[in-house]
This record gives sequence, C-alpha cells and structure tokens, in this order.
Amino acid sequence: MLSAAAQEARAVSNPPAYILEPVAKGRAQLESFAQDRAAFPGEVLLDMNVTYLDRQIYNPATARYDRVRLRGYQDARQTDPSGADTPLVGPTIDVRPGETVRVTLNNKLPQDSTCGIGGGSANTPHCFNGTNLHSHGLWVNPSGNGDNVLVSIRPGIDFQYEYNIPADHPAGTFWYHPHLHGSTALQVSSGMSGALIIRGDRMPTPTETGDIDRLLKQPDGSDIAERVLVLQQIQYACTDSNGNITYDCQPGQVGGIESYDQFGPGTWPASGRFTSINGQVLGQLAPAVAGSVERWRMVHAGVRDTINFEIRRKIGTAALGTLAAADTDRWIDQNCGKDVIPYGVVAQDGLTMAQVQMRKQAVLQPGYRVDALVVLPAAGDYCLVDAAAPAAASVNQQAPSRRLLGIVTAVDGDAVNGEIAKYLQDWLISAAERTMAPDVAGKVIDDLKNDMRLSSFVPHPDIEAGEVTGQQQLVFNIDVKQPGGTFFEINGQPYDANRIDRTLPLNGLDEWTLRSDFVSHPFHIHVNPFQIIKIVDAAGNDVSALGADDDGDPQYPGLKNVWKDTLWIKNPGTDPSTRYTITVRTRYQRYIGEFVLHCHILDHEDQGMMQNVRITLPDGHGGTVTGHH
Ligand SMILES: [Cu+2]
Repeated sequence: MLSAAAQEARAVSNPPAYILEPVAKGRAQLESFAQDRAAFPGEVLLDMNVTYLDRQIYNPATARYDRVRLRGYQDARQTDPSGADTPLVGPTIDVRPGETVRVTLNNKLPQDSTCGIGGGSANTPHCFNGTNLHSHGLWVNPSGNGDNVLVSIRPGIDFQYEYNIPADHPAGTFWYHPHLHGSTALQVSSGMSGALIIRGDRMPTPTETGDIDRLLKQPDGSDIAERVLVLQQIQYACTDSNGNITYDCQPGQVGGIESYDQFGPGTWPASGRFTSINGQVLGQLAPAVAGSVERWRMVHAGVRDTINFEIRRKIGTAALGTLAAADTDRWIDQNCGKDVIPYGVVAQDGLTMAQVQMRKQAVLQPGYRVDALVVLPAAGDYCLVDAAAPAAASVNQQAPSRRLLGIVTAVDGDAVNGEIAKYLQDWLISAAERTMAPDVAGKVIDDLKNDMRLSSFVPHPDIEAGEVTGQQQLVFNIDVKQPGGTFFEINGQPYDANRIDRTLPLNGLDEWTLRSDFVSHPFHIHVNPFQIIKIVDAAGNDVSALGADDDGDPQYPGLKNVWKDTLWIKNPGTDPSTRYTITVRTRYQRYIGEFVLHCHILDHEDQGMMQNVRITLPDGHGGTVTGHH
C-alpha cells in the first residue's frame, strides 16, 4: 500500500494523460472479476469469457490511441459487450498455498472450421478461435482439469480449470496464458495473459526453508509496497489498400492480430510497437516513495522481444509528446541520462534465489519472471527502459535499439545517500530482526550479512551429481534446408500430438543437456522446475557464475544453481559450431501425467518446436493409460 504521503502526492499532482494500474487496482479488479471468495472458503473463482473486445492502445508515434479489435478475457458478468473498459491484460490471480483456483473459460469466439480433426496441419498455425489455459510455473497436476494444455476448448464450449495449489507450493510470481498448439502466439500477443501470485507466510525453521514474503515486511508488520508489471508485446496491425499488413494504422482503421505473417524474425522491431505494462503503452506508474523498498514482480508475457529492464533517473523535463520507436534511443539519451539505478533481484521464475543479486539490468526472455527489490533513491521521475541487448542475446537476433517502457515518479521520503546495495542489505537485516522467529533469526541475519544470502528461503534443495538417476538430451533446430518449407524441431522432429517424446519416472532425477543448432530459443517445461548447473559457451567456458563475463551479455552470469522453469538456450549463429551447452537438473515430483516442453518463442511452438512428456509410476507402466491420444 502507498503511504498517506504518497497518496496525498498522487491526489494533488497533475494527473498524467494515462496511468498504469497500480497493484492495488489490480487486486480490486480481481475482486470484481472473481466470485465472492468468502462464499467458498479456500477457493478463488474467475469466470471469464474469451471473446473479441474493441479497445484502444496508445500509439506513441502519433500520440493518439489506436482502435484495436483483439481476442481477450472479460468478466463473464460484464454487461458492456464491447469491452471498452476491459484492460488489455488479464486480471491478477492472488492465491495462497493450499487454496484452489477455479478458472471458467467460456469460449464466445466465432466458430472456426480449422479447429476440428483434420482442420489444418498440426504444425501450421490454425484454430485461432480455440483456446485453453496454462498456469505457467505452477507445480500442480497437469492432467484432467488441472494444468492441462492438451485440451482444446472450441468456440461455444465452456470449461472450468481447477488448480489445486499444494500447501507446500513456493510463494512467488507466476502467470497464466492460453496454450493451444496452433494459436498460442496469436492469443498471447493479443494480450491474453495475466499474473498469478502465490502469497505464503511460512516461517523458516532451523531445518526447513520458508517464504520470503515473511521477511519482506514494513516495521508495522504490513507487506512492503509491491507492483505487478505484466510486460506484453501486442503487435497489432492494419491492412493497406493492397491488403498487405501495415503497422501504420490510419485514423478510423481497427488493428488486429489475425495472421502469423505478423510473427517471425525482425517483425517486432519492424512493427514500431512498444512493450506495454499492464495493458498500457508508455504509462505512468503509481508513485513510489523515495527510499522505500518495493517488490516489483515482473512477468515477460510477450512473444517477440527480449527485455533488458533498466531504471534510469529522468533528467529532462520534456513531455513524452510523440515518440516514434526509431526516435526512442535519442529520447532516452536526452531525457533519461546515464544514472542507472541498481536493484536487488530476489527471485527468478517465481523461485527465491540463494542470494540477492544486485543488477543494473535484468534480462527477461519470453516466459521469464523477475522479482526485484527496488529503491528509488530520491524524489523525482525515473525512466523504465528496455535497454539494448547484444544480438545473440535477443529473440530478434539483432541488436535492438532501446525502448522506453514507462515512467515512475518517486515522491518525498527518505533519500538514500550512498550505495543502494548497502541500503538494501541494512534494510533486509533490520527486517529479519523484526520478523524472524528466534530459532532462525541468527542464521537469516548472518546470511544477509554474507553477501545478502537467502538460504533460508530457497524453496528447493540443490540437486547433487550423485543423486542423478538419468540423462536427457534436447536440441532445438530450425531446419531451413529441407524442400517443402521450414521445420521447427526438437531432436530432429517437429511436434506430433500422437507421439510421446519422453517417458520419465516419477521421483526420477534427470540431468538435461540443452542445446540449439540454429539461433537461440527459450526452453520451457511444465510442472517441475529445474536447477541450472552450468552454461558453457562454444569455447568451453562456463559463464554461469556470478561475476562471469559472457561477452558483455548480462543474462547468464549469476544463474549457476538458480531454479527456473524457462531458460534461454543460446546459439549466436545458425550452425552447431557457435552453440552453448547448458546443463540443468530436475526432480519429477508428486505428479504423473502428460504435459509439454517447448520453445517459448510461441510462434515457434505453434509451428512444431514442442514435445509431449509423460511422467509415469517408477516401473514405467502404471499411472497413465497408454496408447491412443
Ligand atoms: Cu524457438
């Protein structure tokens, strides 16, 4: 919550032209979107229509709002069928371990002949009006009406997903989005995604780890201020007089996303679109209080651009006015200055890390989450910037120019003099003194004094080499050499819905070796996260240690031993000679059933860069019905 002073400041300052939803609004929105929580103790219910909605997106190049007609989520009790007031982002789902999330999807999209059996080749994008739902990063049942992405909810059909969040599920930042093979990229890039926050209050003990939420408290015991930033890349387009796609929508035209021509290499920079935050392009976030520690929960819910997230002190007084994408780099130079504000990353992909890592840039690839402790050191305006990344580090394989993401203002509070890292460390130590039980306080404080270690809050124990029971190999490839087209492959084969690519034993513990033979791809696997063991470049150097140098690319150093569910598999070139070799380990715990792994450049997934995985009882026979799918 904002302090009274900040709320006051917000009330009296000139309202900006467009305001991002602060998290408090997101929660209010959840309550209005959901059923009465008290009527069903322990359950969170959302009743959502999937339908076309007519809305507006700010276009910085023209300083006008463009009209868009896109598929989206709408409260089923919404009485305004146009959806003009429905945000371009799904509601935040806020839930505690041990609770159940029920999401009813009512597919109100038009009938679609390409959804049926035989209605389109499996790896050619199709069934744009079919849908389903994935709870990305949740450790829940993948079968039945759990986190099952192998069901297709066709137009006119309603289906209720039920996510039973286990009582021992880590607290953290997760998200949800559609995942129907053939239309995933199209729907996600239409803005169909939202945050799913698990809030925990488990106190660590001398032998068990706890939730970091328990530590991140203000002196009065309330939670620290937080923001949910759902970063989306809504790449809407119009058509020109020849019927070709254009990103230059004229007044009166309505933008849409109706074709996979809009995806592919270079399309995002060519579009001139900006990454949005919570459905708003170049918005102004709710104010922060200078010197206060905030938790920023960032979700990369986009499809087609890497985000190097940076906070810079704003120096100019220039209003945004019109700002074409091509001019942003110069605008940032003139108005955002060189003063980059470091922040403390505490979790990746929702999972608390063993140590706070101070960053000036966190790299978010599609599907990633980053939880950061942010302190804005003095009153004033700050630019949120998607900084330039090396070509090999980004989805587009070209060095993207910088983009502005939004502005946040810090109002008067306690200015920070000196290092933000030291300020944050002192704050965390005093928080531990206030919040931790006597039998763990000493350990937690000693850890924090030792390079801000968080060993009492890491949800999963390390996997040692001696525990490994099996090996898995995975190679991404885009085969451009075959006659008849381009093939998106894993281990030499495009996706086949009727093939189980890997049968894995429950309670097994595999070491996976991940590579890409043709450009880079973010690997994502459902249900069980993995621990990163090493990331070896083409020259044989492990670049995953904190402080390592990967040719200036900041995304890998510091990932050693970190737990994630999505990871960039880098190949700076188009043949195996430049590929990195990445080793991760994972446990298959609690859940049996069938689910998928895939590339999280979702148009690659839709075109075949996906595999079916089955976890069975350890004898390899029980648990799941084999045969027909
Ligand atoms: Cu890919």
